[in-house]
Amino acid sequence: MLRLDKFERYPLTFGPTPIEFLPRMTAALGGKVQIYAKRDDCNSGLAFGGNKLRKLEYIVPDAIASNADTLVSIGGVQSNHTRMVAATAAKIGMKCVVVQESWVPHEDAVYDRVGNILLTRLMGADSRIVPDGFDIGIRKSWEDAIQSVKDAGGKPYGIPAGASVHKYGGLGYVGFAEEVRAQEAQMGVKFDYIIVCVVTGSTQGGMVVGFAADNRAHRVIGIDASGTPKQTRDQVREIVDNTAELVELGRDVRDDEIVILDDYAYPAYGVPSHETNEAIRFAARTEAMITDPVYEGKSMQGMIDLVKKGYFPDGANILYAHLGGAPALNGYSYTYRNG
Ligand code: 5PA
Repeated sequence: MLRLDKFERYPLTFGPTPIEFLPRMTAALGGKVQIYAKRDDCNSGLAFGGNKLRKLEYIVPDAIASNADTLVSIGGVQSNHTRMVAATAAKIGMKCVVVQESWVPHEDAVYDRVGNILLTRLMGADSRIVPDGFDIGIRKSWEDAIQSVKDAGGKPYGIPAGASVHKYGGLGYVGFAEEVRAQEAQMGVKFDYIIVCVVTGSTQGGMVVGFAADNRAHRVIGIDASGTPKQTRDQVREIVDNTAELVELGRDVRDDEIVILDDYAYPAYGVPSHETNEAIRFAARTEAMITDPVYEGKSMQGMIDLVKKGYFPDGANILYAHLGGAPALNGYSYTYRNG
C-alpha cells in the first residue's frame, strides 16, 4: 500500500479521468493490440486542464501554508505548465509571475500571442519572455524572478519547470497509477503498457513509483520529447527516488524499471517532425483526439511506430496517457494551415 493519503491534496481537477477505448485507431493500426486513452487532457475546468494540475494539487497546500502571495514558475513561450500555474494562482487568489524562456527554435507570426501564452496573460499572470534556450533544470531566470517578487515586497512560492523537481512534484502521478488500478477493476481490463510523454520527468516519475507497487513500472513506456534524454532520465531517476521514499514504496526502483525511448524527439524539442505531424493528423482523423506538436504528438508518433514495429505482443492492451497541451497548436497555425 502506497502512502499517498498522508499528503494533503487541494482539488483542482474534476476527479478521476475517463479511460476510453479507441476503436478506429485500434482498427487502423491493424487490430492486433487494443488502444485506450486516459484523458488527463480533459481533467479540469481550469483553462483547459492537463497533467500539471494533478501535480499542482499536491503542491498548492504547501504554497498556501507558506503564506506566499505569488506563484513563480517557468517554461517555454508556449508552456502548458505556466498556463496551469497561472490558472492555479487565479483559482486560489494568488498573483503569478511566469518566466517564458525561448526554448523552441520556431518562428510563427503569432507564436507569442496565441494559445498558452494568450491564456496565461488573460488569467492575469505577469508573463516575462526572456531569450534563454531550452533546459529542464533549475534556471537563473527563474531564481531572478523569485528575487524580483521579494524585492517588490511580495512573498513568492517557486515552482520549477513542469513542477518536476519540487519535493511533491511526483505525487500526482502516483495517484494516476492508483486511479488506473481502480478503473481496471471496474472495467475488467488490465493494461499491459502505458505510453507517456516525458520531458521534465515528474509525470513518468510518479507513474513509475505508482506502478512499481504492482511491479509493472517497466511497462510505463516514456517517449522522450526533450531531445536531451540523458538529462531527462537523470531527472526522472531523482524524482522516482524522492517520491518512492515519500509514499513509502518500501524498495528501490531499479534502473531497468525506468524505460525511456529517445527515438521520437527529433529534430528538436518543440519542433515537430513530418512523422509527428502525421501522427497528430492520424489521431485527429480517427478519433477526433487532438494532440500537440511539442509533447503528445510525439508520444502518439512513438506509440504508432511501436505498434507498427510489433514492439507489443498481440492482444496487448495499451493505455495512452493523454496529458493535454492542445492550446500550443495555435502557435503552429502555418504548419497546419491545410490540415
Ligand atoms: C508536458 C510538459 P513532464 O514534464 O512531467 O515530463 O511532462 C511532459 C509533458 N505533455 C507532456 C504535455 C502536454 C506537457 O505539457 N510540459 C512542460 C511545460 O512547460 O508545459 C513542462 C515542460
